[in-house]
Amino acid sequence: MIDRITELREQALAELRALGRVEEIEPWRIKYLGKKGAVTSILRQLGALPPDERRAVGQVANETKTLLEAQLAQKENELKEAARAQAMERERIDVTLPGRPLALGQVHPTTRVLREILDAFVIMGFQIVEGPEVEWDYYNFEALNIPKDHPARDMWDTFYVSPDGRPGEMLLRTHTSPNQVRVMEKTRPPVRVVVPGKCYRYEAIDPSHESMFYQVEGLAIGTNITFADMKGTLSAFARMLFGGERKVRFRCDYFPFVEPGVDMSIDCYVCKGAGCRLCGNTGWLEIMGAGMVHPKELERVGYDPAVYTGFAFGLGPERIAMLKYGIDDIRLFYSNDLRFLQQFR
Ligand code: 2NL
Repeated sequence: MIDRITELREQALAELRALGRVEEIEPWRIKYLGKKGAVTSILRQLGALPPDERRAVGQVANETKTLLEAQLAQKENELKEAARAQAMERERIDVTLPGRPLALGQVHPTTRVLREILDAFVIMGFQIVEGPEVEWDYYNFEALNIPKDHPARDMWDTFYVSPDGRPGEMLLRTHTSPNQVRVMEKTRPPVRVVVPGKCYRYEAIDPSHESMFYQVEGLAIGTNITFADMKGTLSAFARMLFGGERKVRFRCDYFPFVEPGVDMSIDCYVCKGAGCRLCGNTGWLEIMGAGMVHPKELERVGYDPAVYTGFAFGLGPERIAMLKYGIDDIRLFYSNDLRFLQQFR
C-alpha cells in the first residue's frame, strides 16, 4: 500500500512539474486531490485496513496529500507569475517612439500683419487702445465732422442696430476713429495712440471691398506737432514694413476730420517705380490716408487748437497684407479656405 502511495506521489509530482499553463492546474488537482481523486480515494480506503497498518499508511497518505497541496500552490504561483510576465511582454510599448505630429494652426494673415503694424508704431512710442465695434452715430460721424445729411456720409454706409427709443442712433463703426475721439475725451495731450480693430461697411462686395475688415488708425497730439512730424513718422513706418529703401509720396486727399488731408504711397517694390501689374503701371502703391487733425476736432474734445496740433492716419491691414504677399482678392481673408490660410506660417 505504501509503495502504491509513493508511486502515486512520484507520478503526481512528475505530472505537476510538466504542467506549462495555468489552465492545466485544475484538471491535475481534480485527478489527484479532487473528491474522487487518487489520493482522496486512498484516504477513503484507510478505514478498511487493520489498525496498525492504518496508522502507518495513514501517515504516509496524509503527508503525501500535504506535500501535493503545497507543491500545487507553488506551481500555481509559478505559472501565474509566468503568465503575468508574458502579458507584460506582449503589451510592451516603446515610450521612446516619437509621437504622432499634431496638426499645427497658424496665425491668420490679418493678425500677422496687424502685429507688424502695431510693433512699428509701438517702438515709436505709440500706445495701443481698443474700443467698441458697436457705436453711437455721434462718435462714428457727428464727432468726426460728418453731420447728418452731409454728402460725406455717402463714403461710409453701414449697418444700423435699433436700441429701444433711439432708432438710427446706434451702428457698426465704419472706422476706428470713434475710439480716438473717446481717447481724446478721456485724456489730455500729449496723445500718441494706435487704434486697431474690426470695422463694418455696407458694401457691394468685390475683390477689394468686404463688409467686415480691420483698420489701424493712429493719432499724435501735442505742442509743436507739424506736417513734417507726420511725414517722418509715416515714412519710418513704411520703411519698417516694406524695406528701408522705399520712397514715399504724399498727395492731397479729402477726409472731413483732417485739414490738410493726404494719401500716402510707397514706390512699387516689384518694379521699383517702372510700372507693373501690382501698381497698375503707376509705379506707386497707396498704403494709407492721413492728415493734420481738424481744429474743430480738437475744439470738440476741449483741446485748444491754438496750443495743440496733431496728425492722424488710417490704414487697412488687409490691404497691407495684400501688397506684402501679392494677394489679389480681399474675400480670401474671411472665407475660411485652409488652402489660403495655411500659406501663412
Ligand atoms: C483711410 C484714411 C484716415 C484719420 C483716418 C482721424 C481720426 C481722428 C481725427 C482725425 Cl479722431 N483723423 N483719422 C485721418 C485721416 C485719414 O484714414 O483711408 N484709412 C484707411
